[in-house]
Amino acid sequence: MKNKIILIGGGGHCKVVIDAIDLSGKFDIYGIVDPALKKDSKVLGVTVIGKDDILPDIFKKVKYAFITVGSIGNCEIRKKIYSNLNKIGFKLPVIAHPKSVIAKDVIANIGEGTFIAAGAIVNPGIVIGKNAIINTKASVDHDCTIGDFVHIAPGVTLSGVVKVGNETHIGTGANIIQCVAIGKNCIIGAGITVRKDMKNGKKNIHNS
Ligand code: JB3
Repeated sequence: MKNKIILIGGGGHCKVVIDAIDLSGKFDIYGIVDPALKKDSKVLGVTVIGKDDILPDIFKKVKYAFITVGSIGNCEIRKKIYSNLNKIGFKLPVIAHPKSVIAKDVIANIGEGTFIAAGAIVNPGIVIGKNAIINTKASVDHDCTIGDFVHIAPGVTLSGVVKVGNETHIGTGANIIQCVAIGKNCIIGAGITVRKDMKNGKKNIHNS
């Protein structure tokens, strides 16, 4: 029998995660909690069963949870949910779409609650933190380090040995060249090419 899993947040990112879980066949999805959605409504056939206040009760029968709130430029909600789930005692698995490519040596080096979407390529020597999102068709090359709560948006390319600090967001289709170190809490806009290191908290949203 498969383990049950509860999903936290029922928006766009949730749909992508539901599909990956269904196709991987690894968990039975127990339901979704979302404060803004109507109880008993459905997201891709999965029922919204209430708000986050029911999670301690759910934990009596479901031991796995996954944060299906994505993020645009701000990880505070995901961090708050992560801390709540940990406090209750939920286990957060790594969810990878079966059509992602993950190097064999990396599998043990991916933090809890991280999502790897369809078409993403994760090459050898990489370390990924907790609750990171490596989104659709992102390509992460050898020996990169990706921090906690990082969002690598669809179509991003990280060349080899790139470092990405905790809570940094890299926008759709951005390119980061070899050996660049990006600090914590940085924002890189869609389509930007980053050739130089970025310090903590910096934004790079215009190609110049
Ligand atoms: O770019 C891509 C491919 N994906 C984006 C993803 C990474 O981030 C996507 O396009 C969106 O921009 C964003 O997806 P997300 O987070 O699913 O956004 P949205 O569709 O706005 O749905 C967020 C859901 O989370 C809403 O239904 C909120 O009510 C819910 N939510 C917010 N805070 C929460 C909480 N749910 C729970 N259970 N607890 C919360 O604290």
